[in-house]
Amino acid sequence: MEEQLHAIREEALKALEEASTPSDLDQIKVKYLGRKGAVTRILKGLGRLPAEERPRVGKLANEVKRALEKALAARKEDLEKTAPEDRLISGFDPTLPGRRRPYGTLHPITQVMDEIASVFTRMGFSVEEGPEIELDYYNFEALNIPPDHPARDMQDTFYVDDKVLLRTHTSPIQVRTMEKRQPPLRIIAPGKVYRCDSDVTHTPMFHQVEGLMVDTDVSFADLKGVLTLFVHEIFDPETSVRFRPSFFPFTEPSAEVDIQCVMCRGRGCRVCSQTGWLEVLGAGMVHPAVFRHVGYDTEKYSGFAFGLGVERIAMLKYGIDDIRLFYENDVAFLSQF
Ligand code: 2NL
Repeated sequence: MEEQLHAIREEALKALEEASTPSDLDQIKVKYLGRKGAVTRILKGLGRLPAEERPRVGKLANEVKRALEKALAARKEDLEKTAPEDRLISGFDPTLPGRRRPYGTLHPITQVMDEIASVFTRMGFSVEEGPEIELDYYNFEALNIPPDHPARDMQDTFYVDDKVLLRTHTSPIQVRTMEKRQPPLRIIAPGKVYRCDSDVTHTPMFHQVEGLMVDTDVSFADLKGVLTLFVHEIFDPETSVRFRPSFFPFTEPSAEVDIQCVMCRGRGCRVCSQTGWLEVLGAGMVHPAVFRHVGYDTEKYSGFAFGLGVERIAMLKYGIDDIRLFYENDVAFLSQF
């Protein structure tokens, strides 16, 4: 019994030394001096000892009890003296400045798309949107694309069923707008488009901006003026622009718009395949067959339309050589813009 008391005293004093919070002290008090505590239990059991041992063990038990009470009070005073910040548990210090969270930025494609939209809205165009899941009618038929045209091939288009597909360009937005509104019309149609294609220069989803202007007396000169100004706003205003004859089923005449190579300034390099020119837009005067589908009077109205790939513009603007970088979500790449 006496040995036990010595051991209890030693153990309790050590625990007190290690205690660092008021709650630690409470636990120690309960464990040793509480109603079911170690010292209390011995005091209660004194009656079972032989009469001659009782006074000696009793005296020791009371000594241990008083020693622990004194040590507890002393430790309590100690803890109360220490500064509040030293009493914090788990190393958390609310007085330290917070860790700054990095700001997010707009994706480079979103930035370039906004910039393109801004150039056209300043020229009086408004922005229209439409569904990414489209009817074959709006994506192909209304645009004078014949049933046997290669663009309609399963190889190039994601079909949902024989009448429904993922739009392959944003032209359907413009067809839907013409169905709803009469000229004069100046709109752009930005958005995601889908093609069954994937390699270094193609992703199955990419972004397009198309544009359309319809009024009385809209000419090819208007097309050239608007698109030249567009190029000079997006790239260097000194950039040379050329209009090269081309073909699209939905425009006649049609043209492809080239700009002087932004990498070599026209001297010839790997990017422009030594030609000095880069293709950036497709355009043309709206085909009368398209106007007939939306019920526009082809005697009264004429218009031009154009289409561009946003990823391609962004790659040329920033000198990026792999389109897939836009969709890998590598923060080190994205945070450069
Ligand atoms: C390209 C070519 C082009 C159009 C898109 C268009 C839309 C309507 C009527 C007529 Cl509703 N045309 N869009 C016209 C010419 C070219 O895009 O190379 N895009 C990347």
